[in-house]
Amino acid sequence: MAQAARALWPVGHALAWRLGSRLPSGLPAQSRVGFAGAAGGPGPAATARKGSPRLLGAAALALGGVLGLYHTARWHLRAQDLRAQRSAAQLSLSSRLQLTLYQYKTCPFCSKVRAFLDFHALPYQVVEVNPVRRAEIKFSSYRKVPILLAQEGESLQQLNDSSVIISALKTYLVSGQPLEHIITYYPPMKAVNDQGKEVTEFCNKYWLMLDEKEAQRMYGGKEARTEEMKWRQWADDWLVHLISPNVYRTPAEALASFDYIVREGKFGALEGAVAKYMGAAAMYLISKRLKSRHHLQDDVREDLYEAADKWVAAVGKDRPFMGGEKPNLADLPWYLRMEKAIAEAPQ
Ligand SMILES: N[C@@H](CCC(=O)N[C@@H](CS)C(=O)NCC(=O)O)C(=O)O
Repeated sequence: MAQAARALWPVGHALAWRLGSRLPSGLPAQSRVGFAGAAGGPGPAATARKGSPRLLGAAALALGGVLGLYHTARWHLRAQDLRAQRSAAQLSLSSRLQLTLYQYKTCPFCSKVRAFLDFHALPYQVVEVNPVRRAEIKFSSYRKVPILLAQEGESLQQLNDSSVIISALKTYLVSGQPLEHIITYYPPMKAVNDQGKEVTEFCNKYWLMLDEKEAQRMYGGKEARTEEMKWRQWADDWLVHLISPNVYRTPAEALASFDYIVREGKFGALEGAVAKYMGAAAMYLISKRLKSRHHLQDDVREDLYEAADKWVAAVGKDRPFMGGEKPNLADLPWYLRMEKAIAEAPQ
């Protein structure tokens, strides 16, 4: 059980920024856009391939035991297949795009996007955003990360929200429709959440805009498509809410989490010191509120283990990924398996 939990989200400490943040003030007219990249530093695929031998990763190797070895052999064979399958059309589409990802390195939503980009071998520049000043995203009225700027010839598109980024880019790679056109299918909408705050959501964000033939080619059937959507949403609506209460569970854990966030993020020296201690104290308290808001158990680890078990059971024993032999868009929470799949993805 605990092993399964460790196979999930890489770190996700930076949820602090999400949960403790202001709401976006509005969205640019063209805004829409978002996989678990290993780290998210300057380099894309290369960074992910380096991997991070963190706590969450190591135990996952034990997950399959003998089965793992068996799958490893199959993965190698399958990777060769995947390379062969990658169409020339997709390669030329991806080479037309110039991508810039605005991110906090430790943000789980940004990690999701990096894993997607890395797996699809889409080259991208990373701009690390200072979480205090956020000057790097001054150009945007959407005030969260990830934000992806996509330049395709003369057209520059801003994509907001990790799930929109992933759905829009996947649609682009599969259908070849212009990105400019695709993003109109994911319009932002304002809503008021349970706490009475105005929030921005994006329509259709788990849905790929494909025609029947494309959908059939990609999923092979309706069930696989629905399953992918369901679990993508589950990761955003449930799994992610387990992170803060778990990583800020005790004062010592909150401090360790913030130490990591500050070390990996972009902070000035003073900012970093203040953020570390103030952030840890604030998030320790906030995480208790989040625990009750999301009706978590007294021991929040139990919820994490249960979520991991649920996911592992949903994938089942007969396939390494929910997508079958290769990952689909719901497979983002895997850590080591995704890292391996990225390393073996066709380049
Ligand atoms: N639904 C969004 C959530 C993005 C989000 O909440 N990002 C956090 C960072 S983890 C953020 O930028 N918060 C605002 C801030 O730091 O001011 C997505 O999937 O991209």
